[in-house]
Amino acid sequence: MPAREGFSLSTDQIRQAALDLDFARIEGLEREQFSRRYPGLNLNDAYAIQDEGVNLRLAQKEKIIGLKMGLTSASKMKQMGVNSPIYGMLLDTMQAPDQGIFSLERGRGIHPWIEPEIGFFIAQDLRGKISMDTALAACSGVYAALEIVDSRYSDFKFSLHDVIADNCSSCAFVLGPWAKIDGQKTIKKMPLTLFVNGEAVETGSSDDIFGNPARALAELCAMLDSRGLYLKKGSMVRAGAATRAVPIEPGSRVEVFVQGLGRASVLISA
Ligand code: OOG
Ligand code: MG
Repeated sequence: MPAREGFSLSTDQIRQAALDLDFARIEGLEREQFSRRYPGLNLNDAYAIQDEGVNLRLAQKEKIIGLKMGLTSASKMKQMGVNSPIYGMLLDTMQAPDQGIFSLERGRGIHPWIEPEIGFFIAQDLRGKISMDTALAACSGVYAALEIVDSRYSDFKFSLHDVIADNCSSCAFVLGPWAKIDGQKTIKKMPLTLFVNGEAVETGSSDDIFGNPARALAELCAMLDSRGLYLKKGSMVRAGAATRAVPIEPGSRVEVFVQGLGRASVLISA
């Protein structure tokens, strides 16, 4: 089948790629980077593979509960060697309870890393190009969060288009208790720390996330708009990691503390 305009892959190839990545996720296997297999892989192909992969999970009765931004901090861009923000979909099955246990059983981790984040609850639909203040005004709450990222690609290495196709390495997340938003005050310049077994392993600030986590939210709306999409009321949105991600092992207790906002923690089990 010929590729459609704006795509380098046919719909069959997109479906195959999505099936392949989903299989890798479920079986805990690594895959070769798609950009090697399909050198023409472009942004449209990448988001189409992501959409198809999410559809496979919806067919398994998983539900979309929000979106995540990724690669919104200089630390993460440098660590991964990819310099553009990306977005991925959050499914209900990815959420682990705060102060609970996340098990790295089969299908829940190939080479998982953890990173400190900040997220929002969105109380009104948000469309198009909007300001940070408009984005914040639509949020009912903000919280500290942990994300477990787990690339399905070998050695946790990927190009921009590879990682988008892989739903931006989404694996699991933990959300801390939410706080009310008090204008910019609530989220500006808040120091944050990632602890593993009580030891501070990464430190940063909320402003390390795209200058301000609300700016990542506005950028997400613009990115969705460029694909004819928008942010729906009731979504939870994470703005991206403020620091580098660190590998996790069974037995680790991980915690993020965001000064002025709160904490979220999880115990990693085998
Ligand atoms: C890609 C996802 C990036 C973030 O918060 O920056 C991301 C990855 O690093 O594997 O989730
Ligand atoms: Mg993240």
